[in-house]
Amino acid sequence: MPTLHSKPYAWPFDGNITPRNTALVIIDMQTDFCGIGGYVDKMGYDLSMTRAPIEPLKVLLAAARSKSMHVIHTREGHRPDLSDLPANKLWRSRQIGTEGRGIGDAGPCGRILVRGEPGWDIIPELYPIAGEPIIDKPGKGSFCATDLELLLHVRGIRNLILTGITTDVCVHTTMREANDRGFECLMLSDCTGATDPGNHAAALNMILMQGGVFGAVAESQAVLELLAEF
Ligand code: C5J
Repeated sequence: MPTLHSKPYAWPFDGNITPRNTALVIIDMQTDFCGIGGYVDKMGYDLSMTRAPIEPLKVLLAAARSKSMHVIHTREGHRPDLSDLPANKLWRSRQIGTEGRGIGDAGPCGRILVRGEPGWDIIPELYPIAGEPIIDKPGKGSFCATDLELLLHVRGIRNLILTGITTDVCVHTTMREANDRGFECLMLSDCTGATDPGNHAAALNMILMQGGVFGAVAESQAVLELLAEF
Protein backbone atom coordinates (compact mmCIF):
# COMPACT_ATOMS: atom_id res chain seq x y z
CA MET A 1 0.00 0.00 0.00
CA PRO A 2 2.25 2.88 -1.14
CA THR A 3 1.42 6.28 0.27
CA LEU A 4 3.47 9.44 0.64
CA HIS A 5 4.28 11.91 3.40
CA SER A 6 1.46 14.42 3.30
CA LYS A 7 -0.98 16.25 5.52
CA PRO A 8 -3.49 15.70 7.03
CA TYR A 9 -3.28 12.04 5.93
CA ALA A 10 -0.92 9.76 4.06
CA TRP A 11 -2.00 10.15 0.41
CA PRO A 12 -3.71 8.51 -1.35
CA PHE A 13 -6.17 7.46 1.30
CA ASP A 14 -6.25 3.81 0.21
CA GLY A 15 -2.69 3.37 -1.07
CA ASN A 16 -3.99 2.73 -4.60
CA ILE A 17 -1.37 4.57 -6.62
CA THR A 18 0.72 3.73 -9.65
CA PRO A 19 2.06 5.97 -12.43
CA ARG A 20 -0.76 4.63 -14.63
CA ASN A 21 -3.67 5.64 -12.39
CA THR A 22 -2.20 9.00 -11.42
CA ALA A 23 -1.73 12.29 -13.28
CA LEU A 24 0.53 15.22 -12.62
CA VAL A 25 -1.70 18.17 -13.49
CA ILE A 26 0.20 21.38 -14.27
CA ILE A 27 -2.17 24.31 -14.22
CA ASP A 28 -1.76 27.53 -16.20
CA MET A 29 2.04 27.86 -16.22
CA GLN A 30 1.56 30.50 -18.91
CA THR A 31 3.55 33.65 -19.63
CA ASP A 32 0.45 35.68 -18.80
CA PHE A 33 0.62 34.39 -15.22
CA CYS A 34 4.37 34.16 -14.59
CA GLY A 35 6.27 35.90 -17.38
CA ILE A 36 7.63 39.41 -17.80
CA GLY A 37 5.10 41.60 -19.59
CA GLY A 38 2.29 39.09 -19.03
CA TYR A 39 -1.09 39.73 -17.45
CA VAL A 40 -0.02 39.20 -13.80
CA ASP A 41 3.09 41.32 -14.32
CA LYS A 42 1.07 44.16 -15.86
CA MET A 43 -1.38 43.98 -12.94
CA GLY A 44 1.56 44.91 -10.73
CA TYR A 45 1.95 41.71 -8.75
CA ASP A 46 5.29 40.32 -7.63
CA LEU A 47 6.23 37.78 -10.29
CA SER A 48 8.63 35.95 -7.99
CA MET A 49 5.66 34.28 -6.30
CA THR A 50 4.11 32.87 -9.45
CA ARG A 51 7.56 31.92 -10.76
CA ALA A 52 8.53 30.08 -7.55
CA PRO A 53 7.05 26.73 -8.70
CA ILE A 54 9.03 26.63 -11.95
CA GLU A 55 12.24 25.01 -10.66
CA PRO A 56 10.60 22.34 -8.44
CA LEU A 57 8.12 21.63 -11.24
CA LYS A 58 10.94 21.06 -13.73
CA VAL A 59 12.38 18.36 -11.45
CA LEU A 60 9.00 16.75 -10.81
CA LEU A 61 8.01 16.84 -14.47
CA ALA A 62 11.24 15.07 -15.46
CA ALA A 63 10.63 12.40 -12.81
CA ALA A 64 7.01 11.89 -13.88
CA ARG A 65 8.05 11.55 -17.51
CA SER A 66 10.78 9.07 -16.61
CA LYS A 67 8.18 6.84 -14.88
CA SER A 68 5.58 7.27 -17.66
CA MET A 69 3.15 8.89 -15.24
CA HIS A 70 0.35 10.81 -16.93
CA VAL A 71 1.04 14.52 -17.33
CA ILE A 72 -1.75 16.96 -18.15
CA HIS A 73 -1.33 20.69 -18.76
CA THR A 74 -3.96 23.41 -18.71
CA ARG A 75 -4.13 26.91 -20.16
CA GLU A 76 -6.62 29.61 -19.24
CA GLY A 77 -7.67 31.64 -22.26
CA HIS A 78 -10.40 32.81 -24.55
CA ARG A 79 -11.36 32.61 -28.20
CA PRO A 80 -9.98 35.50 -30.29
CA ASP A 81 -13.53 36.83 -30.79
CA LEU A 82 -14.03 36.69 -26.99
CA SER A 83 -17.36 34.91 -27.44
CA ASP A 84 -16.53 32.71 -24.42
CA LEU A 85 -15.62 35.63 -22.15
CA PRO A 86 -18.35 36.60 -19.66
CA ALA A 87 -18.92 40.35 -19.41
CA ASN A 88 -18.21 40.42 -15.68
CA LYS A 89 -14.83 38.68 -16.13
CA LEU A 90 -13.90 41.21 -18.82
CA TRP A 91 -15.00 44.16 -16.68
CA ARG A 92 -13.10 42.96 -13.61
CA SER A 93 -9.95 42.31 -15.63
CA ARG A 94 -9.81 45.99 -16.54
CA GLN A 95 -10.00 47.23 -12.96
CA ILE A 96 -6.48 46.70 -11.69
CA GLY A 97 -3.08 48.01 -12.69
CA THR A 98 -3.32 47.44 -16.43
CA GLU A 99 -4.07 51.03 -17.49
CA GLY A 100 -7.59 50.01 -18.42
CA ARG A 101 -6.38 47.06 -20.46
CA GLY A 102 -7.96 43.73 -19.69
CA ILE A 103 -8.53 40.33 -21.22
CA GLY A 104 -8.49 40.55 -25.01
CA ASP A 105 -6.61 43.86 -25.11
CA ALA A 106 -3.12 44.20 -26.57
CA GLY A 107 -0.20 43.99 -24.13
CA PRO A 108 3.56 43.43 -24.42
CA CYS A 109 2.97 39.68 -24.87
CA GLY A 110 0.09 40.01 -27.31
CA ARG A 111 -3.61 40.07 -26.54
CA ILE A 112 -4.09 39.23 -22.86
CA LEU A 113 -5.30 35.65 -22.23
CA VAL A 114 -6.31 35.11 -25.84
CA ARG A 115 -5.70 31.70 -27.37
CA GLY A 116 -2.81 31.65 -29.82
CA GLU A 117 -1.09 34.74 -28.40
CA PRO A 118 2.49 34.49 -27.02
CA GLY A 119 1.49 35.46 -23.48
CA TRP A 120 -1.23 32.84 -23.34
CA ASP A 121 1.08 29.93 -24.07
CA ILE A 122 2.86 27.70 -21.57
CA ILE A 123 6.37 28.81 -20.62
CA PRO A 124 9.20 27.02 -22.49
CA GLU A 125 10.67 25.52 -19.30
CA LEU A 126 7.55 23.40 -18.76
CA TYR A 127 6.30 23.03 -22.32
CA PRO A 128 4.27 19.87 -22.99
CA ILE A 129 5.77 17.09 -25.06
CA ALA A 130 3.93 14.77 -27.46
CA GLY A 131 1.32 12.68 -25.69
CA GLU A 132 0.72 15.15 -22.86
CA PRO A 133 -2.78 16.60 -23.25
CA ILE A 134 -3.37 20.32 -22.95
CA ILE A 135 -6.74 21.38 -21.59
CA ASP A 136 -7.75 24.80 -22.88
CA LYS A 137 -10.21 26.28 -20.43
CA PRO A 138 -12.14 29.55 -20.42
CA GLY A 139 -12.60 29.56 -16.65
CA LYS A 140 -10.67 29.15 -13.44
CA GLY A 141 -11.60 25.51 -12.92
CA SER A 142 -10.22 22.90 -15.33
CA PHE A 143 -13.46 20.91 -15.55
CA CYS A 144 -15.79 23.74 -16.60
CA ALA A 145 -16.45 23.68 -20.37
CA THR A 146 -13.60 21.20 -21.07
CA ASP A 147 -13.21 17.47 -21.75
CA LEU A 148 -10.87 16.88 -18.79
CA GLU A 149 -13.21 14.53 -16.91
CA LEU A 150 -13.77 12.34 -19.96
CA LEU A 151 -10.07 12.22 -20.66
CA LEU A 152 -9.29 11.15 -17.08
CA HIS A 153 -11.90 8.40 -17.16
CA VAL A 154 -10.74 7.07 -20.52
CA ARG A 155 -7.19 6.85 -19.21
CA GLY A 156 -8.19 5.21 -15.91
CA ILE A 157 -6.80 8.05 -13.83
CA ARG A 158 -8.14 8.36 -10.27
CA ASN A 159 -5.35 10.25 -8.42
CA LEU A 160 -4.50 13.86 -9.28
CA ILE A 161 -1.33 15.66 -8.20
CA LEU A 162 -2.21 19.33 -8.57
CA THR A 163 0.42 21.96 -9.30
CA GLY A 164 0.77 25.30 -11.05
CA ILE A 165 -0.66 28.75 -10.58
CA THR A 166 -2.37 30.26 -8.88
CA THR A 167 -2.79 28.27 -5.67
CA ASP A 168 -5.86 30.16 -4.49
CA VAL A 169 -7.62 30.56 -7.84
CA CYS A 170 -7.22 28.08 -10.69
CA VAL A 171 -5.45 25.32 -8.76
CA HIS A 172 -7.89 25.49 -5.86
CA THR A 173 -10.95 25.66 -8.09
CA THR A 174 -9.71 22.63 -10.01
CA MET A 175 -9.03 20.71 -6.81
CA ARG A 176 -12.53 21.43 -5.54
CA GLU A 177 -14.10 20.40 -8.84
CA ALA A 178 -12.03 17.21 -8.96
CA ASN A 179 -12.76 16.31 -5.35
CA ASP A 180 -16.49 16.63 -5.91
CA ARG A 181 -16.17 14.26 -8.87
CA GLY A 182 -14.52 11.60 -6.68
CA PHE A 183 -10.89 12.05 -7.72
CA GLU A 184 -8.28 11.64 -4.97
CA CYS A 185 -6.36 14.93 -4.93
CA LEU A 186 -2.99 16.09 -3.66
CA MET A 187 -1.76 19.69 -3.84
CA LEU A 188 1.99 20.38 -3.77
CA SER A 189 2.97 23.38 -1.68
CA ASP A 190 6.27 24.09 -3.46
CA CYS A 191 4.93 23.46 -6.98
CA THR A 192 2.14 26.02 -6.62
CA GLY A 193 2.24 29.79 -6.22
CA ALA A 194 -0.14 32.70 -5.72
CA THR A 195 -0.01 36.45 -6.28
CA ASP A 196 -0.09 36.92 -2.50
CA PRO A 197 1.85 34.84 0.07
CA GLY A 198 -0.98 34.95 2.60
CA ASN A 199 -3.42 33.60 0.03
CA HIS A 200 -0.99 30.81 -0.88
CA ALA A 201 -0.71 29.75 2.77
CA ALA A 202 -4.44 30.07 3.39
CA ALA A 203 -5.30 28.03 0.30
CA LEU A 204 -3.05 25.21 1.50
CA ASN A 205 -4.39 25.43 5.05
CA MET A 206 -8.01 25.13 3.88
CA ILE A 207 -7.28 21.68 2.49
CA LEU A 208 -6.18 20.43 5.93
CA MET A 209 -9.58 20.98 7.56
CA GLN A 210 -12.17 18.27 8.17
CA GLY A 211 -9.68 15.43 7.77
CA GLY A 212 -8.61 16.74 4.35
CA VAL A 213 -11.72 18.41 3.03
CA PHE A 214 -10.51 18.47 -0.59
CA GLY A 215 -7.62 15.97 -0.32
CA ALA A 216 -4.09 16.37 1.04
CA VAL A 217 -1.02 18.63 0.85
CA ALA A 218 2.63 17.62 0.42
CA GLU A 219 5.95 18.86 -0.89
CA SER A 220 7.23 17.61 -4.22
CA GLN A 221 10.03 15.70 -2.49
CA ALA A 222 7.44 13.28 -1.12
CA VAL A 223 6.20 12.54 -4.65
CA LEU A 224 9.77 12.13 -5.91
CA GLU A 225 10.43 9.59 -3.16
CA LEU A 226 7.29 7.65 -4.02
CA LEU A 227 8.04 7.73 -7.74
CA ALA A 228 11.49 6.28 -7.05
CA GLU A 229 9.74 3.12 -5.79
CA PHE A 230 8.11 2.44 -9.18
C1 C5J B 1 -6.11 33.65 -12.29
C2 C5J B 1 -5.21 31.43 -12.50
N1 C5J B 1 -5.58 33.85 -11.09
N2 C5J B 1 -4.58 30.65 -13.36
N3 C5J B 1 -5.87 32.52 -13.00
O1 C5J B 1 -6.82 34.50 -12.78
O2 C5J B 1 -5.17 31.22 -11.31
